[in-house]
Amino acid sequence: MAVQLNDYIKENQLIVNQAIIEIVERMNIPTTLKNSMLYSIKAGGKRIRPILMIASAEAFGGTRDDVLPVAVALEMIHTYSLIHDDLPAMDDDQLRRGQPTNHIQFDEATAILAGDALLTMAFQVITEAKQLSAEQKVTVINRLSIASGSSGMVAGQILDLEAEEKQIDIAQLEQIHQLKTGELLIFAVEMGAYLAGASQTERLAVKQYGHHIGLLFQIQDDILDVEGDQIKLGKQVGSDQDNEKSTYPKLLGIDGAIKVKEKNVAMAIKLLEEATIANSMLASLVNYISDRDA
Ligand code: GRG
Repeated sequence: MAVQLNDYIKENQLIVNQAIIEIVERMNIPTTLKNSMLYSIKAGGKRIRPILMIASAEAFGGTRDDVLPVAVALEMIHTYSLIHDDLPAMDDDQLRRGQPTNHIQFDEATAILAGDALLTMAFQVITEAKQLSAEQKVTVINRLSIASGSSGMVAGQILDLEAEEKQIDIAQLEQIHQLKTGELLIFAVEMGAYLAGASQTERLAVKQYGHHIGLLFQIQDDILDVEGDQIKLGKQVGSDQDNEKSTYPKLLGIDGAIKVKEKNVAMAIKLLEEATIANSMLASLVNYISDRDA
């Protein structure tokens, strides 16, 4: 199964990358802006959100082509969020995916505009998708604007920024990640199922699956950060006093974080079993996300 999953991931990464690049290339965009957008699109990235959407559609009898424009739109929004997250006014990061961040490679104004352009282009791509009905477009745009906007990802981002200045508990941490990361992952699997014609009950099951995926994704992200810090600084877990930001390993200890992650793995798998789609790629992706090393 491991090799099969790797092939599946690679193939879908390739198709999604080709589709995004082709769309941006063919649009009439001023050169610097286009270069800046393509720079972040081509910088790598796991494409986990589009892959989850494709796997969810396939689990309910749909195909990659049924959802490709929506998967592309979703990755455009994810890319915009990373460009803006790296800006000096937010996380102020110099590197992303091992390369200079967009505002370092270009400049701040260009990076802001590249993010804005990717965000708005996402909705253009959905409206122009030939394989979607008018009703499907409205439903998808409604869900995507909620998941990425001021009640979803943007809400999570401001709560996260505010949390840097105070102590938060595990429930608050979970709420931040649910909004900041979880909502887009839930969107991916729910809309994949919807576009494949899944029933309301099936959509509810994958939404809950998406919730657990969001949590275990974030916990693994925090664990990878700890491991990265240890390698960089030669320090023991929990001894990094420079970074006071609340994370799962900080609040629960590394073993506690792993336990919560494993609980979410089990719950995600159980939901797939109950929905009789445990033999789909969605199951393999649980372990891939939980055990990923980047
Ligand atoms: C700027 C509105 C706005 C939101 C930013 C997504 C986000 C919100 C911030 C990113 C910061 C961060 C490290 C979040 C934790 C989890 C996360 C989303 C990691 C990056 O996603 P991956 O691992 O990235 O899917 P790749 O590089 O594979 O695309």
